[in-house]
Amino acid sequence: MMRFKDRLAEGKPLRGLWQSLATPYTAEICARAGFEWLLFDGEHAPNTLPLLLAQLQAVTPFGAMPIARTPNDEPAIIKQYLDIGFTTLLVPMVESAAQAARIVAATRFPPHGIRGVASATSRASGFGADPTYLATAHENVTVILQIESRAGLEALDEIAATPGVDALFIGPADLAASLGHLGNPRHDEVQAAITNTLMRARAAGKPVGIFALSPDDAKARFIQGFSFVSLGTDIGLLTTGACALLAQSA
Ligand code: 3PY
Ligand code: MG
Repeated sequence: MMRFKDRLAEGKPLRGLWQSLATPYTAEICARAGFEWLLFDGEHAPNTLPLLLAQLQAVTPFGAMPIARTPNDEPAIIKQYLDIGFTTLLVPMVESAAQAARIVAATRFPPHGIRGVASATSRASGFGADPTYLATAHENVTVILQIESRAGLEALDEIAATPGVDALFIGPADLAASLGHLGNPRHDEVQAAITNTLMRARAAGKPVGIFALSPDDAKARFIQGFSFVSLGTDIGLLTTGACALLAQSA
């Protein structure tokens, strides 16, 4: 099984695309384009579990690693995302080591954690076809936690040191809001906090991802040392393409 944490360990820049349209058709088109990862957003896109499952199934034949962002850190939701077959989760709004440890525990069956057990009825186990599933599932999960608030910045070192946390991800929009610069992620204070987060996470040996604000910003983020960068969004591509096409006919 391809594990996102192994891709991160290879150290090559991993280019991603945010999926907010919540449709398998467009997810498949984006997967065919050759991105290294795609993020299916359960926090801010109109996604339901069946929609997330359909998108996951649509992209599986291609090389893009599917990552799902949960709406929050609830173990019941984390369990459902894992049961339908996502193995890489991005959890938003993480602000303490205790919260990080609870999230990690929610991704693992006992004795490693508190994840509720389904095997023959879960897609993740091949509907029971994989006899090793219960014993090995925790090894295949990649846990990425989002740092996107003042509290998250303060607890960053402890969050990064929490066992089972594989990578961190910076949310510039929420970080800007939390630092008093709502809608202005390019503000110097936000940029300084992003650089500081990158340095501290890397010192702790954790790869860091970020949502880039433009293609140039994405290039700069890779040069700066980010391991995985979202280059844009499906909505942005459609909007840009639609407006450009119409403008050409004017
Ligand atoms: C944010 O910017 O706050 C996000 O969560 C996504 O990048
Ligand atoms: Mg956010």
